[in-house]
Amino acid sequence: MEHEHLIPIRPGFGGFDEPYERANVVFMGVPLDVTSSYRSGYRFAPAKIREASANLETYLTSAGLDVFEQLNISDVGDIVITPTDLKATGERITRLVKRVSGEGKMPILLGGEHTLTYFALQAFDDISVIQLDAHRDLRDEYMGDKLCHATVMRRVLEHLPPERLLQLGIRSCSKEEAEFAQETAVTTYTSEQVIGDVQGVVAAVKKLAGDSRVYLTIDLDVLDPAFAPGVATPEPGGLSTVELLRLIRELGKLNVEAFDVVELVPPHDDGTAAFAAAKIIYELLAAIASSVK
Ligand SMILES: [Mn+2]
Repeated sequence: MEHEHLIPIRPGFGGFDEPYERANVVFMGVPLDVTSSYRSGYRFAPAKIREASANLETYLTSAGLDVFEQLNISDVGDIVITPTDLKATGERITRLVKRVSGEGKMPILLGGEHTLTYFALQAFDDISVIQLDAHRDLRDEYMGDKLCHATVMRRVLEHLPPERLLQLGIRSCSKEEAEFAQETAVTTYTSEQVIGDVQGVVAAVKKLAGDSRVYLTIDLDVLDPAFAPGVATPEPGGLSTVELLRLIRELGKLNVEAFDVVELVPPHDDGTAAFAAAKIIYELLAAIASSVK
């Protein structure tokens, strides 16, 4: 019915919104904003990433394709967060990711604080995790907290063999985390290793991940603060946007099952980090679309 098009709708990622039933890629916002130890304001991040995404081209010169022609993209909006009940909120995240993935669609989570990755991963068995991050997030607890942005990957490792976790872009951790990573043989590439040899790192990652299903978690602080100032815990010495895009294009050729983009804090951002987030997502979608073509 014609008049239905006149009903105003909240624009999804890219300003486009394919009906969920026809979608093969499904965005969901996760405005989780409860455990920050420093800057907060993650709750505004999904909206800011969507806003930036509507102001970037959907045709990617790197891939020579328009992602909206190649993929049916839907955006189901934001998951309801109960700030005083992380468990209930987490169960909601897991349930939605599981449902979307179970229906053969790729879930994409717009964070939100990094803690959401733990809940998203509960939806998958038999998956490898590639974490792009300045920080290891491998503390056993932080300020008495067992599940927060600083411990999230340690909790993930309670359900995932350590050889299934690859950390890329690392340049900050505690002594305890460094020792834990070494003992458990978590594969690590520092930001300097990635910057120095993107192709070499990609080859090693491909060898490790093989054909296995991959969950990609992209903490925007993997970027240098010059390129992404609006993150919760900025860490100098990171990748430039171009270096990250080169890496992303290669990782998109893996068997990516789902991914998240986390840690944007809009009150501290002038739009730079939000636009970087949207661009990263477009490039990743283009790489994924090219590899299934
Ligand atoms: Mn981080």
